[in-house]
Amino acid sequence: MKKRKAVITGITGQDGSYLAEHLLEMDYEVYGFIRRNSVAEHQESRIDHLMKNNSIHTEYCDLLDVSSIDRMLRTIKPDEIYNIAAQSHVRISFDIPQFTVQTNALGLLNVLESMRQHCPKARVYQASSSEMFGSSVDEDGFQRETTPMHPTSPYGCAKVFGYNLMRNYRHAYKLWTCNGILFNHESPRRGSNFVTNKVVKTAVQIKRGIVDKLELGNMDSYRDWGHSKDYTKAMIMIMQHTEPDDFVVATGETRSIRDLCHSVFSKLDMDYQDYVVQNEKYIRPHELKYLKGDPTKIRKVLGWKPEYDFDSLMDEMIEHWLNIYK
Ligand code: NAP
Ligand code: G4F
Repeated sequence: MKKRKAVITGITGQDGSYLAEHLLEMDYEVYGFIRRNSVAEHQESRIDHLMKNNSIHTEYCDLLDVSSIDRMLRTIKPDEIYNIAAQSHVRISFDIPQFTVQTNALGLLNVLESMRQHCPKARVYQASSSEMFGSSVDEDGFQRETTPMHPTSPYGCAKVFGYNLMRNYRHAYKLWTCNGILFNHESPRRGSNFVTNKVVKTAVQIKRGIVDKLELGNMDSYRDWGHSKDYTKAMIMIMQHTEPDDFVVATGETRSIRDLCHSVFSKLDMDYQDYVVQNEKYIRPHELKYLKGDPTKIRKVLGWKPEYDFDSLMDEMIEHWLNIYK
């Protein structure tokens, strides 16, 4: 039987790499789009293992370069497109708002317009985000599919545009477009300038005597953290549903950055209060204070269930850095 073809934009990122592994296990032919970078070795570190044995096809393609998207979709004619690529750092979106909005919002528009022309029967997944909810929380303390969106960053605003565009194209052109509204998800492959991996990496460095303090911004915001491996499986379940729809993916638990520090440092037999200091440069112009997602819909409709909990996620990340700093 002919293999199904999946395109992943952003395959070099945390989620792109796990998603590619899951799709290969399901016998998909996987095409990963890669943007040009001056140091190719670093850029491909998360997918080196897949490139070495030629299990994936990689192609140069930038979400800002319409001609490259056109050329690839016309040639590949994929069955499924996972639009995972983005400028994904919220604080940095205040520093480079135009690049963020062009990539995260208009980049998706470029993909949709190209797909409409070259492979209109393809299914498209958009990496939507809990950052879209911003300051909005339901009365019971959760955010869910029906919660209004009040984004608090250029990143969040761009993701709201993308989310709405997916729904508009679904209704206007009857295209198979779906949104996964994913809450924070982490792993050893997470960029080390996101708070979980920064805390874990630096705590291990402190334990090994390499550095003596951890500089953070706001420690009183709350996040709902899961594992990227579980959340990329949810992406595939959303794409395999009988109809295009939008789903929140979350654990339903929330913790502060302070709780995170307490947990990680305690696991390494240290007290975080002895090492953590605040640095103004990590404070955001506008903070999203609280996230707790309600995963009821995806659990009930698609039967999604995460394998990791907060402790096993942190244990895996700590183990990763302990092996690096032996
Ligand atoms: P990530 O590790 O930062 O990966 C982002 C990917 O996008 C990288 O492969 C990056 O390429 C690529 N990219 C950036 N700009 C591009 C452009 N102009 N053209 C083509 N590719 C470009 O992010 P992630 O954590 O895997 O997140 C994946 C997606 O989910 C993102 O859209 C993010 O906004 C969204 N999301 C993430 C979370 C989370 O907690 N992780 C939660 C909700 C939503 P380089 O490797 O060359 O930089
Ligand atoms: O780890 P963060 O940078 O993640 P943030 O801003 O929640 O965004 C992540 O999750 C979103 C989903 O909700 C994604 F859409 C997005 O792509 C990304 O993956 O920061 C988490 C919290 C914030 O409140 C931040 O102010 O940690 C706080 N924080 C405190 N000190 C810090 C630091 N964040 C970072 N990155 N670095 C710090 O030193």
